Amino acid sequence: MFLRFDRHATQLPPPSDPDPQGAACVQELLGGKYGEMSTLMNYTFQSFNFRNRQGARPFYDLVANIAAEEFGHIEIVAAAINTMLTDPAEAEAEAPSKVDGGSFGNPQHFIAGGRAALPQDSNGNPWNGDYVHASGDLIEDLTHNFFLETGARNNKLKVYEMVEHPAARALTGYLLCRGGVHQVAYARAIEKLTGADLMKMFPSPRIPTEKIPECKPHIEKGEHLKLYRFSPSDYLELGAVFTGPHPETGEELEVVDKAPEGVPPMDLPSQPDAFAPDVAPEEIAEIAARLRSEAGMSEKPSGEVAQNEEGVVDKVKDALT
Ligand code: MN3
Repeated sequence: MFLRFDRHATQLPPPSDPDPQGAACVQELLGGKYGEMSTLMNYTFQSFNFRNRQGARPFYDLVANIAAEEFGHIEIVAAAINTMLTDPAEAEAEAPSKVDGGSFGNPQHFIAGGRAALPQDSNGNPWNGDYVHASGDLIEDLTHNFFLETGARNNKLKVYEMVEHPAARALTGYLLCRGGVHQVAYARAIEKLTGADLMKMFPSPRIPTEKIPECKPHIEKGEHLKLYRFSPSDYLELGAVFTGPHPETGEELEVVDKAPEGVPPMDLPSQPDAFAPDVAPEEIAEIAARLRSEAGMSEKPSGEVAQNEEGVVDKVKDALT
């Protein structure tokens, strides 16, 4: 079972100039063969199908626990795409304005999604269950996972090169760092099972992550070394596998015995031209406030978001610096 926290894995910048062409490229990191839907579903099915997990507990814990982090990666890729598709001017517009259909790299972002992410790749093809490799053979699956993380890093760097929007850059900087941890984790697991020295394969692909400005803040916080435990009481044997030096920096790998704190999500503004969440969002807000009152709740919404009550993203500035 998943326990869900309404937090984002990392802070993304607020919406600025929309970049629908760039958003279509970023879709590869969501629903592409090497995207986050693939990492999530590969590790999820491998953990569902894992036999004799008591006999192989550290390896089961590793795969099942990394699957949980991947859910948050899907969430943050979707958030980046949604940010890039948000038009701050449209949020302020009195009436829906004419939409430039030609600006959309994927017209379904507007038509099907309401200016939002879709479970598709950068060509608009739906994510495919054939991307899941869960053979039941532990060494085979771990080797596949190492390769999958390698391909994922390759695609992230290419999307970084293709898209300059600040949300895409912040996203890829973060995911390159975290995907690197998962790549090291699977390499370590294969080494401990077979004795093969995969440390010589790093970095793979040959990406000098420390030279990418958007990776730097995460590396400075040691995020390239930490494997978080995404459960209050389970997956206790990660530390039996995730040990030793980081293959690129030589620093000691570290299991953090709790979930990461995360940050409050950005509350992206309504986009009335795409009826998201409605052509008259203030009417829905009125209904919501009335329902809260009738239920004995505060008239004000309870959730925590990145913006304060005036809509100012003051918390974000702190988190981004
Ligand atoms: Mn990932």
